[in-house]
Amino acid sequence: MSLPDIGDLLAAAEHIAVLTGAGMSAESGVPTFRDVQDGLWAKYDPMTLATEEAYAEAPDLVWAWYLRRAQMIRDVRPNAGHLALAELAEFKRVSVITQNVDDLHERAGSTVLSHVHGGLFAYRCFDCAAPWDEELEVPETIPERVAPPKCADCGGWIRPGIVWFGEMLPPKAFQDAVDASSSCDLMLVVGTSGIVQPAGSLPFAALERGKPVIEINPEESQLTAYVTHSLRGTAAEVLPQLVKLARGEG
Ligand code: BV8
Ligand code: ZN
Repeated sequence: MSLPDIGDLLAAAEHIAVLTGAGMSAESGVPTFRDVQDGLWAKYDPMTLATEEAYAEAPDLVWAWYLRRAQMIRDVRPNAGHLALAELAEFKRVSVITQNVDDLHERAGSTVLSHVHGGLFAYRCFDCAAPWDEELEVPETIPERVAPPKCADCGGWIRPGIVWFGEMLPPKAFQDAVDASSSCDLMLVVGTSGIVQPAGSLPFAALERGKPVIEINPEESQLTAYVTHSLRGTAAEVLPQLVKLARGEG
């Protein structure tokens, strides 16, 4: 399928759902989840750190790792891919479903329908779930271990509002994602390996209705074999081209 053909599909679509993964933020300088490990935490597997067990066992190590992640996100900017999706929403109905815990879609001007894996911008008590919205103190150099703040109500450790492996996705966020995937005319899948479930199955809610699902990824993913078309390219390169075509330009 050629790019102009995809442009025609986009131009004809009324409601476009967009599922984004870590690759969406790669060109902003946020490492993808698979290679997020740097510096002091390089020796840890993110899959084991991003769990309730790890936090219960070593809250200071996991808290420091999320401080580092929050610092990485604070110091970068949305890329041309984020901006293109915000522009698309100026003339199309767009439902952004992101697996990313950063706020780069929002900072590019998109309204995000669903953060299916939560976000690094909301914190709560690990024990009583009371929301914690104090100013997050991110020291310039983050030691390997930093004791998390304590809950004012019960003295429990504060945790990031992120969905850890083994945890349920926020029911409303996931339902919204399923609804959009089940009612869109077309789905774009950008920068996800499709490995993590249940988010990785959302494209099938469009495919099984015979709606086109277009993947944008420089590499093959677990979804490539199933999508209508897989564009070998990056978010920041391809999305601006698609938006031009959706406008009937270029
Ligand atoms: C659940 C927050 C159960 C954390 C994340 C065994 C034990 C427990 C659970 C499981 C298990 N086996 C399977 C499971 C289910 C598990 C799962 O899917 N595991 C996988 C590894 C098999 N899922 C869960 O645990 C989920 N919960 O199942 O609960 C349950 C059910 C009922 C009741 C109670 C409980 C929770 C999953 C959420 C985990 N949290 N994030 C944090 O960030 O610290 S997921 C985390 O990984 C990221 O958020 C991200 O979403 C995900 C990584 O996926 P991607 O986004 O795709 O990133 P990745 O690096 O993989 O790929 C990047 C892609 O981008 C690549 O394809 C690359 O080619 C491409 N790319 C690179 N550059 C670019 C690009 N594309 C475009 N442009 C570029 N420039
Ligand atoms: Zn508490």
